[in-house]
Amino acid sequence: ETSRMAWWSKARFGMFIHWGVYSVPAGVYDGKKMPGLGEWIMHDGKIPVDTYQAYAKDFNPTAYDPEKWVQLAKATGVKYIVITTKHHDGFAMFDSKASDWNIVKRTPYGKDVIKMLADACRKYGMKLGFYYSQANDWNNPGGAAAGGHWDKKQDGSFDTYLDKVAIPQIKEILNNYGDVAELWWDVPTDMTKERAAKITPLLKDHPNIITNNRLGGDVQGDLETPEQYIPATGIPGRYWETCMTMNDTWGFKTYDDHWKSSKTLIRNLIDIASKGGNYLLNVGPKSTGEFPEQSVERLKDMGAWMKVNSEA
Ligand code: FUL
Repeated sequence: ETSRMAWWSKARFGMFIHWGVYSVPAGVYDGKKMPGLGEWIMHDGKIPVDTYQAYAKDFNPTAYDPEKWVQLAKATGVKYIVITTKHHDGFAMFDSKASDWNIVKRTPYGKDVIKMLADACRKYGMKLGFYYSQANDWNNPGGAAAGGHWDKKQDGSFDTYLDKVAIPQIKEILNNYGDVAELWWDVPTDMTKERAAKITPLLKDHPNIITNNRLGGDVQGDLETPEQYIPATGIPGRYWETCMTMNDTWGFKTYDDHWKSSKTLIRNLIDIASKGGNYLLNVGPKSTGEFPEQSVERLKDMGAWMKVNSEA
């Protein structure tokens, strides 16, 4: 138990990556700048399934260079990366046999970006974790939607969705990409104990994997996940990881200029480390495959500080 968490407890600093089809509209729908999170645009704009799925045709990240991402992460002092393999829009960023709504089948790019990142991480000795939205899925029929569906195409049985899409995809991400350091569940809408109990056994053959506390059905997981805040006195008795955006969105928005300063981000890292937590700091890449330049600038500043002040 303790040895399983050993590397993680010392890591202190991780990089969260929210990347998906939502980076194409990048916060703009029907000519309107949408308030709220970039990755929630389909939900918040009640965008019809067909309209949203058409964005995939413009998702062509030809500038994607995962080795560049990993090298930047390394230079920043980041010890692990957690990337969205499927966010609430249900779009698989990997080659999935369980659903056609995936990057290989639906985009001009046609490549498995998770595989490419996994290869780069292996090459540079970077640990890699996967975010997977197990319940909310606004495109695969039957998937949950916080607040309910808005398009008939979303209708279906949630249990069938779990059996036919989520569970097979969880197996895919666990088995096809090498070691998975961390599994990051999110937003357990409609997840009961019975449903969660179908998912936990999938991790049995992966004894080193670290899980967060968002599966649902009262499953605690290994980690508490304070979102966008630093618990004043840490979380005694639990491992915890504060996830945070550098501006106000996880998924890329062209016009979100509310960037935290590098100084604030460095102070947050120090504050979190001093309280025994990890900082999972987000980057929302553009649909081109590039990190926003404001993120790069901040990561470089943090890296310069880390170089002088960290052990490894
Ligand atoms: C939230 C999600 O709904 C957001 O889109 C984001 O992924 C954040 C880290 O977790 O609960």
